[in-house]
Amino acid sequence: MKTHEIINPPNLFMQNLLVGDEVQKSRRRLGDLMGLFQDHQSFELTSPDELVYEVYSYIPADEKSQGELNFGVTRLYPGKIGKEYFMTKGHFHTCEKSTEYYWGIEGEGLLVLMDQERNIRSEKMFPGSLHYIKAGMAHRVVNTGSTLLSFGACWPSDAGHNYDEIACNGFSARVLEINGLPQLISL
Ligand code: M6P
Ligand code: ZN
Repeated sequence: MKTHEIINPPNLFMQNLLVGDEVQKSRRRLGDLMGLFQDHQSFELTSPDELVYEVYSYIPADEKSQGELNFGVTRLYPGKIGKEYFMTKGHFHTCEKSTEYYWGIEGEGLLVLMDQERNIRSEKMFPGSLHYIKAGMAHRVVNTGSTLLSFGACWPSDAGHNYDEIACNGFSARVLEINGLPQLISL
């Protein structure tokens, strides 16, 4: 008879947050998001220090490792620039075959997806919503509520973030508040 050791896994995912020394944190403030929003005049009137979102990531393996997974929680604050809601930068994956899961934890919003031909689709996000992001789809999250939007993510370690295409051409639709309601508007 052999007695196997029982391992304590990292205790990082607590109360829907990622906490601990092994967790990487990054913050995006308005000053980091220059050019993202449509209304440049309103953007100029804001403080570059205002926090838009923070990303907590557990990245256990090297980003070139195949078959490994990263895990993250993103906290996207409520707010607007003019009529446009606060949102993540959004990205394609550098490795075009890489997929990803997002899931809603807290708050409400929209996941905006765009394929390489710039066709748009969008899914509502809410606590419990599950989103399978297919290969080749750019993905961005928009907080359409008046409270924090928190969502989880799981993606291949070697996916990579390609922000260039979005920085140059943006998404082909924006989420704007029109008559008090969020609307997805093609440009
Ligand atoms: C999720 C994951 C991360 C991503 C983050 C913020 O947590 O998809 O890989 O970095 O959202 O999104 P973005 O990088 O587009 O700002
Ligand atoms: Zn991704």
